[in-house]
Amino acid sequence: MAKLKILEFPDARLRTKATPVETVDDALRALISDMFETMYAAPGIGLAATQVDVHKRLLITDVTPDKSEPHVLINPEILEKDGVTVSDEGCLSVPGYYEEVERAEHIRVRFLDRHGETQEMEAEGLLAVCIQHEMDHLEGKLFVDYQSEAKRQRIRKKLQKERRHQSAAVAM
Ligand code: GNR
Ligand code: NI
Repeated sequence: MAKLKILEFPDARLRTKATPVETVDDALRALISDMFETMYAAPGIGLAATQVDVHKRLLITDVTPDKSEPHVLINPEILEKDGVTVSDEGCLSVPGYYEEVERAEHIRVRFLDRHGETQEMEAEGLLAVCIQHEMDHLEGKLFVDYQSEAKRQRIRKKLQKERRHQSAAVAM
């Protein structure tokens, strides 16, 4: 197992549209296991392959506080969406920022599981929000894209400034 590096906004690689997974094999399962290690260490409640610079349609989530409900969704498709919910979202690729985003309240998704079997699942609440957030990553979309251009620029400038200070501190 290995912890992977998470790409951060405004890294252009986060804008890549992921391509479908062709075969669910041991190499993919090794990546999934590294992604769980990375997500739990962060800590976060979801992670898309895009964020670790793998541009395949794969995401994981676990919205429980005790790591008790890990989900792996490969080639996910939304079959149904219902209702509207607004919640504060954060993103491991935009560290330290939380903004309101409007999402469907209830979704039904079809995907392949880690054995390559087709599954369907219903989700609501935080899990539904998280799956929609992760599916956006697979399209190269970030939660800051729902904010105004001015707010996105402000976040980008602050993150770039923090990173400059961090590399200066490491160099000392
Ligand atoms: O850890 C995360 N928390 C979160 C909170 C509200 C809505 C979505 C998320 S996902 C995020 C992890 C992440 O960046 N996944 O892509
Ligand atoms: Ni995210």
